[in-house]
Amino acid sequence: MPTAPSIPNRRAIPAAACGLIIAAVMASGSMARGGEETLRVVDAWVPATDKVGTDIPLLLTVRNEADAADTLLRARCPVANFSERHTVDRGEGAPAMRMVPSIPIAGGGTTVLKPDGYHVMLLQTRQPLSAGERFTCSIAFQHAGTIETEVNVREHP
Ligand SMILES: [Cu+2]
Repeated sequence: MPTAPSIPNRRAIPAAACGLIIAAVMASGSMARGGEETLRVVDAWVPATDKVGTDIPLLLTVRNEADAADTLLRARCPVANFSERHTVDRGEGAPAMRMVPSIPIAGGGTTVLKPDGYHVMLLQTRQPLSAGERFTCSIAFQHAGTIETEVNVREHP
């Protein structure tokens, strides 16, 4: 009859396996190349408004240096109760905004969110927003994770 493995041996196996799993996870985490983020959010802004409880677009630029495409899943900002992802339909009549589940982010390139294309909509603003003010939003991406970005309030373009 084979003897049962000693406790130290039984412990050694999971420990080694655990080390392998951690190494594999780190190797597959290709978002960081040489310690630098491959996806960045830059130039984020909203139009100024003196109203409260209104809806305003959140515009930003995503620089994705990763080869793989990503997806903007949601945005959270302290100045609004909710947010949605929108696109703009152009058919007969005036262009109309429509909610979409997520916003596609191209791989190896720059994606600019615009009021007349894909954008984030902040719903039910909680305070007036004057040009020159700043706040921080967290933007969640499917692969790059959640990124905090500074948002500037600007006069309407
Ligand atoms: Cu919108």
